[in-house]
Amino acid sequence: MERSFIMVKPDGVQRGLVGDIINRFEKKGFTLVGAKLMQVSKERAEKHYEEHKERPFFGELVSFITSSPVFAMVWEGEHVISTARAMMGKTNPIDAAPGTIRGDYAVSVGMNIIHGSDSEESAAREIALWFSNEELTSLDKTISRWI
Ligand code: RTP
Ligand code: MG
Repeated sequence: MERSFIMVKPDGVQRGLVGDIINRFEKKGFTLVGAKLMQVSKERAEKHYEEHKERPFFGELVSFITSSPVFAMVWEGEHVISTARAMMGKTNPIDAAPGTIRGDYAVSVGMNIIHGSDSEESAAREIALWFSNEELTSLDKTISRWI
């Protein structure tokens, strides 16, 4: 069973979109195994986005993610990594299809509401960076047999 790290960014939290985003993932059939509202340190933000450290927008990205609280989550389910990316929509909300989270709620590439792991490797790395083992539960839901 796959797990993905999903984070509502500061713009999504301030705009009151956490509930809607949780709702979409729950209704899709994924299982929430960890969640917390938190202020992000500069160190954690830089580690999280280290693949982009040479990019011109890196400083802006780190200062945005650390500007106000984020809602960090781990979701579990079959193919959750790629499916979450599809539910989020393209990175630039202008290209994100209506019906996706970014397509429905965002207009700016810098403030695009949500982050989701882009591969099994990044999911493992990000989950370890953001959550301790004690913060993650293991649910055995009967309903998962019907999804
Ligand atoms: P994320 O990591 O936040 O889930 O987004 P992503 O995979 O869809 O996109 P990625 O290429 O990893 O870029 C990370 C974040 O950097 C910002 N960005 N700004 N100004 C720009 O051209 C630019 N390009 C990317 C976005 O906020 C993007 O989510
Ligand atoms: Mg990314």
